[in-house]
Amino acid sequence: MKLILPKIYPITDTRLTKLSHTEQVEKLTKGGAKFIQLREKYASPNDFYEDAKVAIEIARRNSVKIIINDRVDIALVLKADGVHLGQDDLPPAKARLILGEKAIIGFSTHSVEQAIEAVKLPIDYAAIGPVFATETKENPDEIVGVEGVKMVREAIGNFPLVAIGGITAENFREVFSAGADSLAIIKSVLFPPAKIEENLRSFVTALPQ
Ligand code: 3NM
Repeated sequence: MKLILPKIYPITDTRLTKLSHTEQVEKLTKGGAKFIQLREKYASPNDFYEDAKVAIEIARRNSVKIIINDRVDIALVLKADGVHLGQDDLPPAKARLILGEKAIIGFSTHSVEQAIEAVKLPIDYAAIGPVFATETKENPDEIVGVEGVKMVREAIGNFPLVAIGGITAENFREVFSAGADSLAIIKSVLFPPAKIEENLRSFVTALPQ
């Protein structure tokens, strides 16, 4: 069944916010998020597991879906709603074998060619990025621009598409116009951390209806 993505898809970042994933999920939930990715590039698997466990409990109580970045093992053991995989992670088909039919599997792409290959895989959405320059990801791929999002949309038909990288309250409308179903955002939602709810609400209230 085709995944209907919420328009704004926040991703957690503990380095940027100095907040645990649990604290970020609490704030994002209060701000109206319905679909959140927990992304952890530095903590030990044990620390991430413990934090994600509580974050998922809170999310579940609020009917918020949680997608785990990279770690299929942690997603499985915590019964997360799904995983988000990069080009160098476990192949999506293998994650599908492990997590089963109901899991949501997202997959990062960084070019039209990768997006065309991605939609042949057993995934629920493809992500394309970075759309704009990003300060959040280490070693980002080349910027694809709004034009890149448009080209991917034309190439993949109505397959669920997330755009990511450098998306802000100033530029997000043009990314939707280029054909993205959903925008995955770190910095402009999470920073400054004291304004997470406010930041998120300002996106949600400004959304095209
Ligand atoms: N992945 P911000 S860009 C996690 O291109 C991530 O696949 C990207 O953070 C990709 O909204 C990116 O702060 C960083 O730019 C997104």
